[in-house]
Amino acid sequence: MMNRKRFLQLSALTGIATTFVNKATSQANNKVSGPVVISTWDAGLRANKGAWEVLGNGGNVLDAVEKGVMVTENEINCCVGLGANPDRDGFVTLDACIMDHKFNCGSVAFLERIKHPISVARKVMEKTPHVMLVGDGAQQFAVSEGFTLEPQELSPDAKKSYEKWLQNSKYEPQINRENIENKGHGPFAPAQIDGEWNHDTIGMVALDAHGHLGGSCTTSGMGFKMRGRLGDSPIIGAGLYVDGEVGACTATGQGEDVIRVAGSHSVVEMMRQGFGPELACQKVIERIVKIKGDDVKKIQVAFLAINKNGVVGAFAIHKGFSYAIKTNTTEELIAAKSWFS
Ligand code: SD4
Repeated sequence: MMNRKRFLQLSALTGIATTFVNKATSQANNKVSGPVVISTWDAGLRANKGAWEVLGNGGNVLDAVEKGVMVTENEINCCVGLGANPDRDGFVTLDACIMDHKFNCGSVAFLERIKHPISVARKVMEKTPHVMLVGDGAQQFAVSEGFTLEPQELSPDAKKSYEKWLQNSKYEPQINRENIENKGHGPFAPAQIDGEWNHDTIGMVALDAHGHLGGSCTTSGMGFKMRGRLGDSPIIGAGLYVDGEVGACTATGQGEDVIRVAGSHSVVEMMRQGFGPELACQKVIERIVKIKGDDVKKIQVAFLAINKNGVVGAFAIHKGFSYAIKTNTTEELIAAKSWFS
């Protein structure tokens, strides 16, 4: 359980009185009236605030999910954006995608030296006939759209982690989690466990006051990944999917295992079949558990979903996945249910 000091720290961090619950709350199963935004991990509390500046004023969901995750991309000592961990060659490469309720979508991957990949993804969606641009081409497009080419340098935290990693150069994906019950982990040591980045993505899905769904996902990908490696986050249907008639889902964790099951799309299809968001997430996690056999002990995947009525839910393989929710009446960090307890 969280002690009083940690509660106050969180309240200070988020700027308003924030309640914390240990297990998915009743929110998860109840229709929420008005706009709602949910996003992955503790960084989601701050990102939701950014989204709320738009949603709370009756704004458009696409603007909200872009503005929301830009907050995290801006956090230099966080897990996403140019301040995050590099690939194994020492370069930060970024992936992001965005989608609205009418199947409009845009994505960038393997993008370097651009601060806001989510905004480039939106430009790909709005200004090109394409869905996805990668690498140098994505960077050229970004520059042509007026984005600044930032210096290619690591943040102090990322530099430290990379130097430590270089001592062994062992490529071993880690289970993403925030152990909210253990000292030194969780919301009060954002994104870092024992000095290492432990998660590197923010996924956000939202419903606006007009009843429209939208979503965004942005990441530096797995820390110290092979150069050129892409995970699920920029892939429409894997890291993010939105169907305005049904619901929206985003994913975090081991991207390869999200891609394998077209994760976010599969969750939305489960909702189409009538499952509530939490159960839909659970069904797809169960599929991954079955596919992976014993190896499932070594990986984390979590899904976070909302349906068109504003009901939200999440499910993870391992405990330690938390998500942030904001509505007219609530601002919370919720520990999702998981396959392993
Ligand atoms: C990836 N899904 O690149 C991302 C990593 C992640 O928290 O979610 N980390 O595979």
